[in-house]
Amino acid sequence: MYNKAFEKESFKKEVKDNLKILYRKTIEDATKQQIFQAVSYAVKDVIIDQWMATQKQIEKQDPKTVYYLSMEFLMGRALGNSLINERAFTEVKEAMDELGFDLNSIEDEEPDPALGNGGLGRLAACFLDSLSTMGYPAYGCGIRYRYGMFEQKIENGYQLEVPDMWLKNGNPFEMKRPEYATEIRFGGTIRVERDCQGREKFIQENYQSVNAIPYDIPIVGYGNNVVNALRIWDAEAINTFQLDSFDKGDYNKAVEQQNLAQTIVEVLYPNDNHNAGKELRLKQQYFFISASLQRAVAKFKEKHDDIHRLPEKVVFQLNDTHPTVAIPELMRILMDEEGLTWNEAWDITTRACAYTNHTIMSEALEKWPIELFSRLLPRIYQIVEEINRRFLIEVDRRYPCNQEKVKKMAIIYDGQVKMAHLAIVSGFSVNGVARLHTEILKNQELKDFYEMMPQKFNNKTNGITQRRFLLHGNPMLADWVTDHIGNDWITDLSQIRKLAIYADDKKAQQEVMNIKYQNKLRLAKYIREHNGIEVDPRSIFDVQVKRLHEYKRQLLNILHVMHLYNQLKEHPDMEFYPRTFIFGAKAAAGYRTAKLTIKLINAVADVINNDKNIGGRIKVVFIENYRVSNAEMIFAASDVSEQISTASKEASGTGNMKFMLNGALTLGTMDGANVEIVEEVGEEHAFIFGLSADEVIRFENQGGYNPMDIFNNDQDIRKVLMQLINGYYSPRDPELFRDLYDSLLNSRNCGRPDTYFILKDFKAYAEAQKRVEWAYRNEEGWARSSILNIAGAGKFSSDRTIQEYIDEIWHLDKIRVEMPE
Ligand code: 26W
Repeated sequence: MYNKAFEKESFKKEVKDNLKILYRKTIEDATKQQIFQAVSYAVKDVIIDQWMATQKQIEKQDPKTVYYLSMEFLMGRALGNSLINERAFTEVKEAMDELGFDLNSIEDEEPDPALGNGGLGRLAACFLDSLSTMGYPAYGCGIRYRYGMFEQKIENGYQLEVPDMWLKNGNPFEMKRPEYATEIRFGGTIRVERDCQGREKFIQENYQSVNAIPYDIPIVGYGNNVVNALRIWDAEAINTFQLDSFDKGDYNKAVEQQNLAQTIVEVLYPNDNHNAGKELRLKQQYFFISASLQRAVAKFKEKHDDIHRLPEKVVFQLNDTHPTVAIPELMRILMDEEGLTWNEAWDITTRACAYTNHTIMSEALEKWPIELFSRLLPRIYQIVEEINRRFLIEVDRRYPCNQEKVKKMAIIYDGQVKMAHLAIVSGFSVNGVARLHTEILKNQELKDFYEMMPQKFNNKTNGITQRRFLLHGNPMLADWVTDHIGNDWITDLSQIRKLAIYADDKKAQQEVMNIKYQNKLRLAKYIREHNGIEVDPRSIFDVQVKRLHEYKRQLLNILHVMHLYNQLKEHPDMEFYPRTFIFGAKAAAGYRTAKLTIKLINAVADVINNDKNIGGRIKVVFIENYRVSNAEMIFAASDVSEQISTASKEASGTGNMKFMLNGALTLGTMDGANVEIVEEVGEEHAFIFGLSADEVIRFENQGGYNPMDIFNNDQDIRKVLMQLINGYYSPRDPELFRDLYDSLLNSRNCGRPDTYFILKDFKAYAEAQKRVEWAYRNEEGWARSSILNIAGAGKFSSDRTIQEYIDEIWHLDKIRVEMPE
């Protein structure tokens, strides 16, 4: 397949021209960063033509469009992915070779746009890729954070956070759109006036405001000329200083507004699944939501006279509760600016907004104190109060005089505004992100809402884009797949099932194992260069990469490594297949237990990697600064995928799918999408262990369990736990890991010990790890399982997920974009 727009000679010429125009350099004396910029502009040139053609088609066809509202978009690098989707990666690689550059090393010049924390942000990025590829009109709407997710440095085993200056060299792919700048207002007071017909008008006074300026980043569809936009908003001060102004009041206000503009988009909050309730965060939320909605309504009005028909052309998807102010903001625009009545506005809003829930962790729930919410967003608060008042009338009609129901379902209660309740009450759809997760929402967390409005609830099991996580991340395996089943899998991953017939084919088995080996060599080289650790590419690469959180149980993993090491020390001659345990994880900057777990992993790594007496049979590696770009390489090189969350806690997981697609076998609990992964591939091709979600929930309802019984009766566990407090891994400070020990055995802050059932699941986990070892010794059996995992991954394409959103929630119209020859 060949993309004419990337014809080699003209592409090379354009790169050279760009170097000249941008930097006054020739190819011989340009830096790698300059080459990256020049190449990116050459690629952008092609993209822009398709972008304009897409706009034209949309103009003509007026299709229904989704606005995917999200605080986070974890895009990863754009250059390689755009070339993949332009079907020009190979041509451009050759062209670059001819110019004397390796495209991969040019790709490495691009900072990783990390405007997200983890799963939720990466899912948003996969969804945009699928929407463009499938030809559906979409906007991603978010914030142009000046600093994205921090860069993680490991020093002396501890995590250090370094600011991520991703815009330092400019972003060649973005386009500033000053023509769409809009004003956003905060604070002040609301004065009510009556117009000549006696209708109320709400006037915000003494407010502060900032200008929101959009930047568009192209999202290229695979081989179809469709380009959608990720629209991220920057903030600028409204009135620049009037230095000749002697009016002190104005001067102070100007300074304040300048500050507001600077701080509002300064930094992404680095918390994953934990709500800190900061005022600035609510400002960020209203800022990008108000800007996105004002623009969406204005765009609709350019083509339509009747605002009542908005839901026929526009749908807003709320990515978790973070964008939920969209609901009262849309009500405000419709009533205060478009002059509609409450009922008209409500009818439109409730047909245009839908909500996705991504977590049941109670500490993630967004609740805002009334004081803060009403001070910052006075008009929005009035509207939320009215939504609540009317909803409580409904509740009372359904459950007369039932205070329990009011307490559990009210949007405003106990001095707080509950964003999830607002989203559920006001949206037409509420979805979970994996079957098990949705069932838990319906039967536990959101039971009362489900009982009252069952028709709103639905499941959309997550997915990932095979374009980035196989075609780009694992080119050797991608070629192998194409050689065997053709290339339809690139846009229709269900085709990959066809690989199953090769599961017993000796040659295919060897080829797949060899590709894995090559990818392990690539990762081993990365580890040598970044960690200075030699790992054996023939060992089992057992990998856990994801955000660090207690519920994800990295602690269980490292405790088990400590246990294995103890066994090896006690029985030096035991049968033991060499293992490399690889971790990658960022901890929220203020999350102490998580940070201590990173230190523990590194301390264990230090001891084990330097023990000459175990013959290198265990290695432990902590990969610094885990992010999308190194993730692609890690998945490709993994044998074992660690998905070991406490059952019921991981809503879905998406890393689990990326590993599977790259031929790793899952070692996991029956949690999130693991349940569906096992269903697709068969239990015999995964290693499942531990408590079920039902069992966990039952224990929780009983007030927990007593981990002391396990500590007292299991010598292996006891030994490992004692090593946390006897200085075995921290001789200079034996108390260093005391908090981890306490978290497992002693009640912390009035909580229960071992909230995440680590000790309860330890034995089962260790046994599952033994099964892994024995399975790996049977090379044919392993290769067979690996092929069946790849073949079974078809369901987990984000293309499938997006199709379900379209069929059951969004009902978008497809577009076709033809380019002139
Ligand atoms: C307010 C603080 C905060 C920040 C982020 C609360 C909650 C979040 C996210 C919703 C956490 C998150 O990323 N959840 C993950 O979403 C993925 C995509 O659906 C799932 O695959 C993961 O299981 C879920 O943890």
